[in-house]
Parts: sequence; structure tokens; C-alpha cells
Amino acid sequence: MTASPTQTKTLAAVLDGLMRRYRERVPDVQGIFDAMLNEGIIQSPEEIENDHIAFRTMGVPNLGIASFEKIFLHYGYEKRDEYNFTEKKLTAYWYAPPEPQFPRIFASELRVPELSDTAQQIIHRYTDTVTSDPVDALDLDDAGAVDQFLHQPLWTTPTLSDYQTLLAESEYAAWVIYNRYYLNHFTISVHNLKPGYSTIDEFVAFLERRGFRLNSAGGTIKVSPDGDLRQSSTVAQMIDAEFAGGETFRIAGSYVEFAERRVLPPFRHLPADQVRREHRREGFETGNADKIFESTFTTQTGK
Ligand code: OOG
Ligand code: NI
Repeated sequence: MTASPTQTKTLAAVLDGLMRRYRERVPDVQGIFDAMLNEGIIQSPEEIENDHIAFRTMGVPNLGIASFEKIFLHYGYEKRDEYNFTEKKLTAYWYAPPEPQFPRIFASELRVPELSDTAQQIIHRYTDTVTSDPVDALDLDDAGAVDQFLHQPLWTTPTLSDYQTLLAESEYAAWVIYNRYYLNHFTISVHNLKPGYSTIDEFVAFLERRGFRLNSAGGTIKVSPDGDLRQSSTVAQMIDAEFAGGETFRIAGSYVEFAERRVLPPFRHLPADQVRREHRREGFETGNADKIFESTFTTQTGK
């Protein structure tokens, strides 16, 4: 499917709104841009290719992927492969963009019915106030309305004690109950950067020299079994969250990811200047993603 010029324009505005708030919330984003500028890897942050962005959702009636995906399907995104994370009780899909200048989308959902009764009760206490699919009530052609929707509370602010009970059982549940649809990460494509920084190993070495904290779950660099999708991420930055009743607590916010997609075997003979997105490894990888989720988990943020 292709998007109309109006849809493309609305999509660009929605993505700009997401990125603006994300940059404010995650100081590492500007920090990494500054380090790349200072190192001469880029002349301007606009040169950076955004491989994908990611969202997390709560799998309950009227919400979850079935609701959330309608926004981006409307702009011409196409739903692709499904991924299952048994231990984390998550389901995810990726979505291909209508045009190659837009990022892919990775959207996941917590399978709430698999949680303990206590955790389910806590989640439903908040989400049951949503009695119809809120995306159905949105004018998806109005970028301002969509931007506001993605950054508005979908349910009341949780109490610290509910947050902590969820955190003990599912770090993902705790993240979503507070952070909702805030952009979880954006992803710098490293394979089109200049020589010396265009492999994940080189780029990670640069980030480590510059003192960025990287997620070490399953090793700093996550490699797909075919060897062609290589990913790393920062450890989520902490935000001072205010809970119901005014209590504050430092919790995990969002993080930054880095991805190298290697050229697929049938195209490896192509001269570098002829390699385009369709010649590289597509999609995602369950084994990599399983560890990248942990970028917001206490096991990483509390290191
Ligand atoms: C998503 C983790 C997975 C990827 O690229 O495989 C992921 C999340 O933390 O919500 O981003
Ligand atoms: Ni990702």
C-alpha cells in the first residue's frame, strides 16, 4: 500500500511530535548526537537514518496492539511478522513504512491474562476506565489530535504501591502503566555511517569511549542467528516520576538503540553506492528483542 501525500505529511508531523518529546525526556539522544557531531561522524542530526521506533501497549480490551496499530495502518504502514516472548508474556509485530524515509515500527503488547490475579486486578483498575477503543474516536488525519493522544494519560496516574507491585512481577507492565505510549526508543542505523563507524562493533566502541552506558543483557551486541541483524542499546534513562498522591520515585524512561543490517548474500557483490534498504536484512529477531526489552529493566538500570 502507498500513502497519499496528505497521509505522508500527517505521518511526518506525528513522528516529529514523538521525536521532540523523546529528545526532551532522554538526554542520551542529544548526548549521542553531540558526540557524533564532535567526532565528525555526521554534520547534522538530520543525516541520521532512523531504523525503527518502538511502542509498548497493555493487552486489554479497547487497548493493546489491535487499537494502537490503527493509527499507523492509517498512514500506510503494513503489518509484518509476529514475535512471541514466552517468559515476558509479550506479543509483538513489526510494521513496514509506506515510504523508505520513514522508520519501521515495532509494537509490543503485554498478555495481561497470563499475569497473576493481583497484577491483573491492578492493571484493570486503571484500564477499565477505557470503555471503547479511543483510536476509533480520533481523527487520524489531524496530526495535532494524534500527537495529543499519544502523549495524554489514557488512565489515571498509578499509585507508587501499584507500580511497585507490578514491577516485582512484570517490569514491562510497570513501564506501561506509567509511561503509556511515550516513544520507547528510536534506533540509529549504523550501516550507512562513514567507514570506521558503520559496523555495530565500531559504533559500540565509539559509544563506550564516550562513556554511554549500554545494555549488557545477553552481551552488549545482540546478533541474529543468520548474523545479519546486529543490535545494541543504551540503558534506559531514569525519570523522576510523580505518582498519585504526590509521591515521587525514579523509574525507567526510554532508551536509544543502534542497528546494523547487513547486505543479504545475493546482493553482496553490489557496489556500496548501489545498496538500498531492500538489499539488507529486514525485520526483527526474537532472541535480540528479548534482551533489548531489558534496557528498561531494573537488572540494567540498577547496574
Ligand atoms: C522493544 C524491544 C525490542 C528490537 O528492536 O528488537 C526491540 C521494547 O523495549 O519495547 O526494540
Ligand atoms: Ni528496537
